[in-house]
Amino acid sequence: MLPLQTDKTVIVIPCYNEEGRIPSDDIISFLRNNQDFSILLVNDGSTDATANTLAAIESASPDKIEILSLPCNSGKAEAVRQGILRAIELKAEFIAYLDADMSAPPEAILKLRKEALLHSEIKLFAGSRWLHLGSDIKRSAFRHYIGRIIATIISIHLHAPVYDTQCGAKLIRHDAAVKTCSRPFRTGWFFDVEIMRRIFNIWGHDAILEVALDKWHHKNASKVRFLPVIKQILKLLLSRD
Ligand SMILES: Nc1nc2c(ncn2[C@@H]2O[C@H](COP(=O)(O)OP(=O)(O)O)[C@@H](O)[C@H]2O)c(=O)[nH]1
Ligand SMILES: [Mg+2]
Repeated sequence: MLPLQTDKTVIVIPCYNEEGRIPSDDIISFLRNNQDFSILLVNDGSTDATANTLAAIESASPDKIEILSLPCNSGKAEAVRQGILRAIELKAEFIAYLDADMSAPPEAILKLRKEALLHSEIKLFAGSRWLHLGSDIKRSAFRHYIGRIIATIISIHLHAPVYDTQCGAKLIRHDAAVKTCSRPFRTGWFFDVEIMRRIFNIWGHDAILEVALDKWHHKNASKVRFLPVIKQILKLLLSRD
């Protein structure tokens, strides 16, 4: 079990059928090198051997890792939300989340937390896959350009110059997590936008900072499917909070 400490950053990792993708060694060595972090692995009703893989990771660092097993598959949004609620219960000062395939390595959260320690007025630090000279962002051209179209639509919807809402690496302050994650989200893959919208409604546009990630390598075997994404964008655009 995780120790109940208030100065910790808890990283929530949603896992759905990730037995073959989750890089166990990277998680274990990250925790070894960063003592003030804990990891909450949320097993979202996986039907493969994810439970065994997560148990093996936990056994390498039982005081730093907790597994939260959801009774059935609820989707990424609800899995992250359940993890965030548990991290709130653990009194984590900062709560981060990261995809299980580690397209963004756990070190991305170090960069977000560094910014969080510098900017106490900001509530959410959003990793951004800004493709620019000096960055190591690897995505197919198709994903990049579809992503740019979706990001532009969302930016217009939010009335805010957000570059990338869908990056799986984010860090939220405890009080903002309480205010934005107590209610379930409406959309499975766009819950990040819902968090942003809730933060904008309460604290205004200055409460979110986008942080350009140094590294993002897209991993194959994505579970995102095109048609549900389109349906969810429409649902998002037609909702308000
Ligand atoms: N909880 C849950 N997580 C999911 C589900 N599908 C995907 N995920 C998680 O969401 C994260 C991102 O998924 P991924 O397939 O890599 O999406 P992509 O990289 O955005 O195309 C991973 O941590 C997955 O385990 C699901 O149905 N439930
Ligand atoms: Mg991925």
